[in-house]
Amino acid sequence: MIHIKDLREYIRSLADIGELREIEVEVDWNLELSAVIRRCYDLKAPAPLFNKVKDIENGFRVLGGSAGVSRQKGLLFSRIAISLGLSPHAGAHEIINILASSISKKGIPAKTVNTGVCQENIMTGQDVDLMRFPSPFIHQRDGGRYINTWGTIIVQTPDRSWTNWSITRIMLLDKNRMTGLVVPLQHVGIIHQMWKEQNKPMPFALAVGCEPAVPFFSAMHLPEFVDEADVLGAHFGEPIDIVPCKTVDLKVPATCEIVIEGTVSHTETVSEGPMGEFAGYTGDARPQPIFNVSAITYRNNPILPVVVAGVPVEDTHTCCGTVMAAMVLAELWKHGFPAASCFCLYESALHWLVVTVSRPSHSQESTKNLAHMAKEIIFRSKAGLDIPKVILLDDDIDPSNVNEVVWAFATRCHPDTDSHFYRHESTLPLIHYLTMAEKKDTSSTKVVYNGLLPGFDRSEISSFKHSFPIEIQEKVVSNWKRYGFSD
Ligand SMILES: Cc1cc2nc3c(=O)[nH]c(=O)nc-3n(C[C@H](O)[C@H](O)[C@H](O)COP(=O)(O)O)c2cc1C
Ligand SMILES: [Mn+2]
Repeated sequence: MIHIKDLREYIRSLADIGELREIEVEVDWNLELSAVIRRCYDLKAPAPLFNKVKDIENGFRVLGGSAGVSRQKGLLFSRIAISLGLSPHAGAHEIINILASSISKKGIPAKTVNTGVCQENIMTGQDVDLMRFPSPFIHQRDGGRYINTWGTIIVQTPDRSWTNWSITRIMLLDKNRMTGLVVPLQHVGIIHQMWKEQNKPMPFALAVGCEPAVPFFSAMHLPEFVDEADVLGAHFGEPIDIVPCKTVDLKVPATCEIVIEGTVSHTETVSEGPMGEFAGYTGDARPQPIFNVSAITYRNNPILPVVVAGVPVEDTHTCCGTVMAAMVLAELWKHGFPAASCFCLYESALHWLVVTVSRPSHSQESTKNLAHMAKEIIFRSKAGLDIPKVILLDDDIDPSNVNEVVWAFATRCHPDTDSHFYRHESTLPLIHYLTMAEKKDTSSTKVVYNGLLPGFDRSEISSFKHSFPIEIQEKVVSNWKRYGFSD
């Protein structure tokens, strides 16, 4: 495992495998930069590093597509894989399985160090100026410029027993104020409520441009009172270095690019959003707390990573989808469910979780029973909170292969008898098709589609792999160029 310990080393690794494009042409933070990032997603092009942003001082840069998928052969998941310490050639199955076993291990807490490059430059008091950073105006219907789309917000319970890392979007208000989503069901919302009950603002530190694994662990739905930093430590087998902040009693990853310190108000709110969201639509503007900034520290020539949320596949899908699948797989293992693999299809914008099941041919377990078991394990766990639709398939299907999943889902699920509905399940309000009442109650129907075929015989499949003897398959593959094909 190769633990990449800062964003710049990650950028060099991307360049080494042809997954980075440095852009020297000046771009505008007002819609242009984000449109370039969006088009990179659509073309599965390399991650863009913008070296010059209009009206922003020289050296302040922006990175897009930090966890984007690649169009290069064999490198589809390369950015996700190297972020998590694996070979750029690792496939979905390997990534999800390794992550699921890290989640099942004992945590390794972060290690405090005295100094970090994230504090090479310091602004406090009157000098604090958020406007110096190249925060983009992302989509034309957004409510403002977003300074945070990929950074980690760090907060602690008033008794200091739990330090939570999570990603939440944060919008600029002026030179020393921001607002961001503090969702009551999320840990940042739960901890904010604890501070509110003490009638105090909540100290926060926003760590932007961390080592590439940090966003993945920050997007994990771990149980309450579990520190995300400990799980990152368990994954790499070594702690992450953290350094004390300048104006709040919190610690941040020592090598991150930009740190914004301050407090989240317990009394004052302001309109946040709307913003283009991961489901692929513009969301709603809502009142959210004001974040008052007391200090900003940053590396020389800081790099601000940006996510342009919207239709798949963008970084929200790859990051949340990967960790969601790993958490569900860990949960299924824990309960002895015969899961072969698990994947949250990026193309479904986090709405379809596919579980493949390995069943011995003589298995007497009814498929209905397996569907019921999967539902109980997935929807009852924190990992399954955000998942509205589960598809169960046999393990001849690769759950990360959208073509295979679409074919199997279309042909193996009876619309009547294989759809198992579960009413009044707790849900994320950001799901587009929910009614206003369901969004308000955060409760809706979830479904398991059971695509496990009773008495399934693989030799019935009509395909290159199943319709020809192995000698013919090998002959055709080895003669491919002779037939005149180029690849
Ligand atoms: C790019 C990206 C943006 C995200 N934005 C938000 C957001 O604005 N609000 C939110 O509640 N969750 C957002 N999430 C999801 C949370 O980070 C995720 O649900 C995480 O588990 C929350 O942490 P917690 O379990 O410690 O509460 C985002 C995730 C990613 C990868
Ligand atoms: Mn958490």
